[in-house]
Parts: sequence; structure tokens; C-alpha cells
Amino acid sequence: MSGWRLVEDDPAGGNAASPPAADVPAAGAHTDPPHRRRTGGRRLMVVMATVLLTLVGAGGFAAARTGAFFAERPDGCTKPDRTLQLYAVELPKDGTQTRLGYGLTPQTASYPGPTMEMTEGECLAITLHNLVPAATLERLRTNPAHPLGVSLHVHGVKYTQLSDGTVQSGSFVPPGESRTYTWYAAPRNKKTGAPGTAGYWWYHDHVVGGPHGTQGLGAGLFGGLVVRRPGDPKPDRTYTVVFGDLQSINLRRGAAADTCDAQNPQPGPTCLVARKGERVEFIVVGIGNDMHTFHLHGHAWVDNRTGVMPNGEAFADTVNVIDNKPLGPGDSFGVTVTAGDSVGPGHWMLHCHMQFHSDGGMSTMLHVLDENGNMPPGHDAHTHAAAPAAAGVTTGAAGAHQHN
Ligand SMILES: [Cu+2]
Repeated sequence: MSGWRLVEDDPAGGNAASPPAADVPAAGAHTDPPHRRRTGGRRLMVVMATVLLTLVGAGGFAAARTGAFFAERPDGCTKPDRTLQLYAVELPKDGTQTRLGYGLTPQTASYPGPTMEMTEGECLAITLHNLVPAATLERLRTNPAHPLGVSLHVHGVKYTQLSDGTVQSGSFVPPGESRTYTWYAAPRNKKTGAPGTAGYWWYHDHVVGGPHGTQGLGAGLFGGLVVRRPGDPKPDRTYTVVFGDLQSINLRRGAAADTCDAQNPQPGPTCLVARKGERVEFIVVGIGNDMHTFHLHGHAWVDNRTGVMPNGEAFADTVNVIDNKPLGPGDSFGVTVTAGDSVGPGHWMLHCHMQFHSDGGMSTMLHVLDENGNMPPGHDAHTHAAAPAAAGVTTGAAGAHQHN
């Protein structure tokens, strides 16, 4: 039977079934303790309850796996406002590295996965379909006793045990199966003072390879989440940049970190491009084991929740304006800049400022085009500092890849 229960100490001597509150005598009233007043019928009920608890406890783990004991949705979410389908798939290998990705369709899976957007007060039901072959999951597994599956674990918003995305709660998806996860972007509770969930977060696998999903994360099962408050300024573009081990940005480094086609740059997970004047939002996430810093050339931002200075500006000097911010594993924050503001178009470096990381290739570009979507003459080509061939780094025709 699970030891996970929180009960008040029982001064009367450890009865398994405490009397309901209504039976507790009023303070100061002189009566016998409740357990002495038990009738034969009540005693029978206590015995039956004890037997029932024991029987249920024996099957507790199995029941937990099916979710019999946990609420399906967090308080405040009576029914989902929106549903979406999410697919976990195996992507082409990067060198020798297995790559997995989440996608809104199996064909569009990527790493990072699709950026999720919610508004405070909204409840979102995401059905995750595990299309990753069992053989792949088996190869990534660090312990043969560990179950095969993928999951969806989220930071920042509210979810119950059934949507935790862990093995211990049974909330993962075996190969070929599906499971619905419910996220609630709780608003601020003015009664209790509990904060809302607005902010910059991320989601990831917590099951592939081992109990912390380390192999799933390393293979690409992660993505960004932003929760806004009604009325927040809206960006023109949002990019998720994930800083990880081995000098990687979105699991790539050096020339491979930027996949923009210079002739026809298409915005995507690894092609950061914007027009001058556009409000560009970055969801910055740290994974792996290293500390990093997020730095962007030519641009600075307000270090508050939205990254944007509110109109009115009466308290403008109470918030910092920065262009570099530390990032630890599991951290996430938002950065919002106005592309090319007063500095114009160009290839603006975005990199980790720990020097041995940037020298190792932890660097990409924000390509700022003019208002018409063109790069002005003289900026047609851009080059990256070549990544040194350090141990574990291979440099091929496609540039430097991350190798775990
Ligand atoms: Cu770094």
C-alpha cells in the first residue's frame, strides 16, 4: 500500500478511520472520545473500510496507472477550451545521433517542437500520439526494466498527476498509443494571492531512456510555451531557442545552427529571420547540464514579464534594460525586441557569451531584413566562425553537428 498520504496525528490512538468532522465534539464539551461511542454498525463500517483500503492498496499502482484516483483536470478547468493533436516521431539522424521531434502533424515534427501559446484562463487538451518505433525507444533506453514510451511534461502551467508525463504517475504513452494531457493556464488568484501562469515556459519528454527523459530531451523532444495575459502586447514572430550541452543551440552548433537559405530564407525553428520594425519574441530555454548566457547583438530588451515597456512609462526606471541574460538548466525566459530598431537590417549574432561556448560554435544569427523583406546590398553573404574540431565534434559538408 502506498505510504503517500497526509493525515493529521490521531491523539486518540491511531484509528484507521477518523470520525467525520461533524462528529467531533465542540471544544470544551465534556463527552467521551468519539471512538468509545462507536455503535456496532459503525464498527462494522470501520472494518469494511479497512478491508476495502487494503484491497485497493494492493492494486494501487495499477489503478494509478489508469488514473482511477486522480482528477483529470486542475481546479478551474471544467472542460478544455481547445484541443490539439501532437505527434512524437523519429526524424532523420543527425550524423549518428537519433533525433526525435514533436509536431502538430507527423510530417511537420521538428526540434524544437511547435511553440505553444495560451492565454491565462484557458484550458488546453493535447492528445499526444507516439509514433516513435519501439525499437528506437529500446535503443535509447538506459535500463531494460524501464518502460518504453514518450510523454509530455510541461513547466509553468497547471496540470494534475494524470498529465505529469512521468513513469511514476503512469502518464506516458507506449509506442503506437495516444494519451490526452490537460494544461490549465491559471489566472492570478486575487483571493489567495497565488500568481498566475503568464510567462515563458517549455514542455518536454520525461520518459525516453530513463525516469527523467534525459535521452528524449537530448534527441529533440522539447518545445516552447508562452502564456499571455489578456491585453499583453502581441509579437509579430516568436522563436524558441534552446541552449544545451556541447555548445548547442536547438541541438546544432556552428554553421549547422543556422539553416536559413540566403536566397529564400523561410522562418523556422533554425532560421531566425524578421523584417525591420517587427516585434520579435524569443522563448529562451536551458537544457542539459551547463550554464549559458543569452546574448543578442544590436538589440536590448526590458527584463520584465513581457519584455516590452508598458505605455505610460511612469515606472520606466524601475525595470532593467539588458542585452545578456544568464540561463541555467531548466530555466526559461522571454525576450522581446524590435528587429533592427535604430540599427537597421543585417545579420545580428545571437550567442552564448560564455566564451568557450561561443568559440565552440554556440552561435547563430537573427537575420533582420528591410521593411520589404530584402537584405540590403552588401549583406548578401554571412559567415559563421568555424567551429573547432574539438573532441566529440565532427565537421562535415553540412557543418558542425552536436554529438552526445
Ligand atoms: Cu553556453
